[in-house]
Amino acid sequence: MRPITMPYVQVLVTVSAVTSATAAEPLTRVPVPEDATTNVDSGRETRIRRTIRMKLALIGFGQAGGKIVDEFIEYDRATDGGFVTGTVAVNSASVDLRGLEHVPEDRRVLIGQSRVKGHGVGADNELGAEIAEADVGEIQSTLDEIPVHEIDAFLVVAGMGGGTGSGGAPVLAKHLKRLYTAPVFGLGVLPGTDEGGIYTLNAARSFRTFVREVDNLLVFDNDSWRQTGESVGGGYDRINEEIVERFGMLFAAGEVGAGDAVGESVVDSSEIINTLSGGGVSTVGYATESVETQKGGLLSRFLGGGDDVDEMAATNRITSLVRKATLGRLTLPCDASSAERALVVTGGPPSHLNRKGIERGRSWLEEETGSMEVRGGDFPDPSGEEVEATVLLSGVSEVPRIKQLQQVAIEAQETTEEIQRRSQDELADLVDTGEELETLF
Ligand SMILES: Nc1nc2c(ncn2[C@@H]2O[C@H](COP(=O)(O)OP(=O)(O)OP(=O)(O)O)[C@@H](O)[C@H]2O)c(=O)[nH]1
Ligand SMILES: [Mg+2]
Repeated sequence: MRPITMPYVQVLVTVSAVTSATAAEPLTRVPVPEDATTNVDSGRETRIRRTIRMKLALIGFGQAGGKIVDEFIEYDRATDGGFVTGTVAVNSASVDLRGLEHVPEDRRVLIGQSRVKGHGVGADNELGAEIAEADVGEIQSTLDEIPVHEIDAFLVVAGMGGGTGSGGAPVLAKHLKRLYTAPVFGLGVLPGTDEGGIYTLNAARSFRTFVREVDNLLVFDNDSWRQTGESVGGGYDRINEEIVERFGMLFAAGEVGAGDAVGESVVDSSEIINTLSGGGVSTVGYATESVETQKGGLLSRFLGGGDDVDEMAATNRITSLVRKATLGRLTLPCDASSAERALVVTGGPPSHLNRKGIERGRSWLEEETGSMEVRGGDFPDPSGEEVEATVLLSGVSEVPRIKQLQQVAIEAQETTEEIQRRSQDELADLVDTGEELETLF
């Protein structure tokens, strides 16, 4: 994983807005600590800075789910992200659980032992769902070991084309929703089109079920991120880094540390949660551009980099990055105008982030999506050398890839049924001796 320095999000509320902002925060389950409230004079207006961290419990189901959660842990550590509050990996294959590097050993749960003896379910997702249902108590016991009362949300991660994660992740999501008040989000990975009919059929059926059971399903499509000539294993390692970088940037966007650079506008974990919580399917876009910074030692960095930045150029850069992020490659390609809600987070050196750029980017997105619910905020990183824009499109409905997946799945289902019928006939033919021979019993 390439080293990334994690910027900080400033949660700034104007003094007059503090009371109403506090009252209107039903979705932030973690009380804001008193000592995190500091008066900061930004030179423009007096603001209150508060610490609101996004805290997630990550549960990886199946091999892809486990590996992605493993990667999230590495990212969170390398970037000081602070959003990973607890992790659990669940699988029916013991070798896959052993292969994980970062999920603690006592947070790895082997399910379905009596049925599949630790060998996995071999892409049978109905069996995956059954063993998850039967062993949900064991998963729960492990969840009881992590500080679930502290978290803002659950994130259940799985590859949807296989058996264990494909079948088990929706079962677990349903269980969590019944038990906890915190929102339950899913991160589902769609298989590549070259993986074949059974994976497509699994993914299409899991998708229907998973969407129904979660508060929002974030989707990543392996197919649009494949590179030709890449080995499958090497390909997944790179893709997993891409996944974690995109979603990680979003989840880390709720943190603020004491003494950090002052941001222009507000974004916090409850806004991410609110953007997701209306339900449906979400996709994430990302764009970045390197900028010249004059690194003039600690003091000048503390004062905001000390760069001589052309305001107009900075504004245009931010607006254009928001466009690129929205119209470029999304984790799940879709028509952005079909989004119901959106969130844009702009990160980078504070001197390159300005309110006007962020506001223009946000209103462009409002126009593009035709949505009234577009949130925006910044994520200043005093040591950063790039300006970045991350766009979350939530509640998207025009998604050609899903339609195609369902179409291929229906065809695969029909072909499978036809083959089964035919092979039963053929077997009957094969053993048929025309009443000449009798079976033993
Ligand atoms: N992005 C990504 N996708 C993966 C990875 N491994 C597998 N996949 C995808 O996820 C799907 C499911 O594969 P697995 O996660 O291995 O399946 P499983 O949940 O362990 O289920 P079984 O092995 O059938 O018991 C595959 O069809 C791939 O599309 C990975 O490391 N990264
Ligand atoms: Mg497996």
